[in-house]
Amino acid sequence: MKVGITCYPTYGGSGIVATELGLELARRGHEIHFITYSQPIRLTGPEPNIHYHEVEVTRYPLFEYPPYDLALATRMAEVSQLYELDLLHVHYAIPHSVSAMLAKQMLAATPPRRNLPFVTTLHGTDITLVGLDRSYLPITRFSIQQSDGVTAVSQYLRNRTLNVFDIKNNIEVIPNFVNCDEYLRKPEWLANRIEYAADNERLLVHLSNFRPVKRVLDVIEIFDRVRKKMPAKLLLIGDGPDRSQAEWLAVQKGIHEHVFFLGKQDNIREKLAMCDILLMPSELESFGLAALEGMACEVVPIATRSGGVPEVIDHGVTGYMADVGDVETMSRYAIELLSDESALRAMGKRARAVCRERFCTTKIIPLYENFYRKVLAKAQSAPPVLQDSVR
Ligand code: GMT
Repeated sequence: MKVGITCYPTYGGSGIVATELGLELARRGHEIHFITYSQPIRLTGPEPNIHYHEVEVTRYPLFEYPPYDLALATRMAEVSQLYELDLLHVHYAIPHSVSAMLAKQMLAATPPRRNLPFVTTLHGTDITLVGLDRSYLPITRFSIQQSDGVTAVSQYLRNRTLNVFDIKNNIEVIPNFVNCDEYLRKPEWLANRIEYAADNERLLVHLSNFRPVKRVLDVIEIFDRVRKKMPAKLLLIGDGPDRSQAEWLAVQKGIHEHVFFLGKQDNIREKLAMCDILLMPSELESFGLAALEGMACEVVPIATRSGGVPEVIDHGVTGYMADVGDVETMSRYAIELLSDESALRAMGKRARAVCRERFCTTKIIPLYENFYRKVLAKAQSAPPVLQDSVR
């Protein structure tokens, strides 16, 4: 199949999922065209079957807000026509699904008039935060309704979308995935742990875009409590608006020298593979990709019981969950587990085993392939959506 993929290329889990999906599909022989405003971060080198089309947004003094969504729609239509794409797959509804809808309409109205189907994958904040803003809700809802196929990354997100947006679409749940051959506890990566922690020290990690929804200050609070009980270090991977507050809190608590703010990193898996516990105390996660990536590397997640997280973590078996803001309970879980090496390692191994069983690329990518086939079959029997406007 020839698939056009659009996502936010530089920030967040949705862009990572979209890029990894494209790479995996390309390895399976599909032709993948990324249509984005900059090269997706995990698209590092030339890969067979992968093409990248940059969306140029023209600036003009009149445009206080350059219309990216229009430039994107135009590029989607051009690339689809030129490379004869079978479908577009957009990740994160706002504004990608609106642009795809416009591209579809342009192709339907322009000879040779074809029906280009588009699939929208909902990731989380496109529904739970941004999507609820009245200035975006009606158009997001409309573009979801107009999508030829809709997927959500968790059952939670599916139900929430159906309830809040009051739509009748069939939303298929296709969970996020991790490549278990690439994300693992490699001995050579584990050996690099010495750069951050001495032999007698535990290593905790947090990975996010440091937005308020991630509650990074709770990460510092939990780590502070752990440090009072045992020698430990904390790796903070990522960057975003709450970073400086977190730095300041670490200074105030006198633990700053034990906390490494690494900023954005390319080789997440190499860092994760060195760690013991991953902290994800988010206000809300529709899925929690960071937890999954940690689990694949045998890092035990301690997270909040929010959104789709219970679909990823089996409490007491592959990790622990507590209520949002309950830093005492999350600290207690961390301290108990870090005090028992064999329990920690056994839980890490169970976490990886669950990834292999339920969330590996080998299990999930075929679900997307089948979904595309279903959407294509339906689209082939449907007429183009608009009347011919070119006479
Ligand atoms: O978490 C973010 O702020 C970024 C956001 C995104 O769309 O890039 O992440 C969402 O999508 C991820 C990939 O599907 C999920 O793992 C995250 O749980 C979800 N974030 C939230 O729901 C807050």
